[in-house]
Amino acid sequence: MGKWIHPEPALALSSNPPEPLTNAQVQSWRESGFALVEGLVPLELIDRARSEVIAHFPPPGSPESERVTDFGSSGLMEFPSPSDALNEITLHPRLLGAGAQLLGIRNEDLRLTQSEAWPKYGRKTQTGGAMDNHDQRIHIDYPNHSLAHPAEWENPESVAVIAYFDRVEDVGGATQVVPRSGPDDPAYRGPLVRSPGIGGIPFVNNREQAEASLQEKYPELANWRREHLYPKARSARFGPGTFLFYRHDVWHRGTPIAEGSIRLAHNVSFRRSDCEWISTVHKGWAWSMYDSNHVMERLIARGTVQQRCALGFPEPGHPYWTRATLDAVRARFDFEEMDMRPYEAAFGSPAPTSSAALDQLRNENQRLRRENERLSRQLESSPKNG
Ligand SMILES: O=C(O)CCC(=O)C(=O)O
Ligand SMILES: [Fe+2]
Repeated sequence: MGKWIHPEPALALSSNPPEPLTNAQVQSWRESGFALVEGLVPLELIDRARSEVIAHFPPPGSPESERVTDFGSSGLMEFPSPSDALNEITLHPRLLGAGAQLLGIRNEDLRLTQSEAWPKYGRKTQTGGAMDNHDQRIHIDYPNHSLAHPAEWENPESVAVIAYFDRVEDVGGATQVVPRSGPDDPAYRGPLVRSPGIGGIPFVNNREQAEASLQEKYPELANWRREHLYPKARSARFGPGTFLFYRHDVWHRGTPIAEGSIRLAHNVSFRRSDCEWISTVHKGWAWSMYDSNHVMERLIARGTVQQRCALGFPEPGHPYWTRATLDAVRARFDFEEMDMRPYEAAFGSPAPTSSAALDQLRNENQRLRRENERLSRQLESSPKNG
């Protein structure tokens, strides 16, 4: 089980600096490819997220849990999720601040591309075959995040994050990473294509099967991985609220969970706004704007400028903002009391808060809401068909 990497504390929560990571953590991520951080967000938030999320998944040891053999939550815990705490972690100013700090960019230039919590079980059976994630082959994550190939090491385009909600001592399943030892590290001399699932090599997730099939078909590649990757892998010692910041061009793998246990992890990714070849891996943040719970509308309306930017919302001063768009966006989100002042201020002309047109829109909006409520009540009290 490789040597352990221990988490280092972020700058104090109480000091609330815009840049929450220490210089050593930033340097570790930039040079070695990872930083294991604790104390980034309040533990109370992690505990809340854990209990909100775990309720949606099969209990460990159950027959259903034996069938969960791969990454993910079938969309259940993707952002925006039914767990408010998970959404809060995703857009936590300290997490966004850390992302921007690692990439060396303004907060406004950070974009969210992934947020999903998922369970991994210590199962009795490994029924996933070649695709089973119990004991993963060492891999890099860029193939299903980037349409291209990561740029040169010194020019990082994205940040990958795994937040843990459990203690590795209780549940096992330490993530292993291969630290980059410097510009001459053979493991990181590109192109990064020596892995199942890349460049025509069949995708296999299970370590034993992946390495055996490489040994058979690409013996040179298998030998290279055995020499330069596996012996260098180190295990992340996590507790609730530990964040592993890594990169989509860093070698890593998931290891087995203790039998009968469940490990909850929250995967988050960010990119630079100018790297459009890095995809949003979910269905897009606007897609849930019609949900009757209004969660996404509320996140936009009540969020900070930084949080909205992370979702791709135009920042104050962006050419998108005109008198017309300012009024129109206000009309859309006024029911959730969106504060348009930062956008108005950057646009420069005073907001027409008392204009007749805006009052009319407000009244119309209010009337439609009342009508909607009345119809919903009527629907609830009417007899249901078969
Ligand atoms: O489970 C883990 O610790 C890592 C998972 C992982 O790397 C992946 O699914 O790509
Ligand atoms: Fe991975």
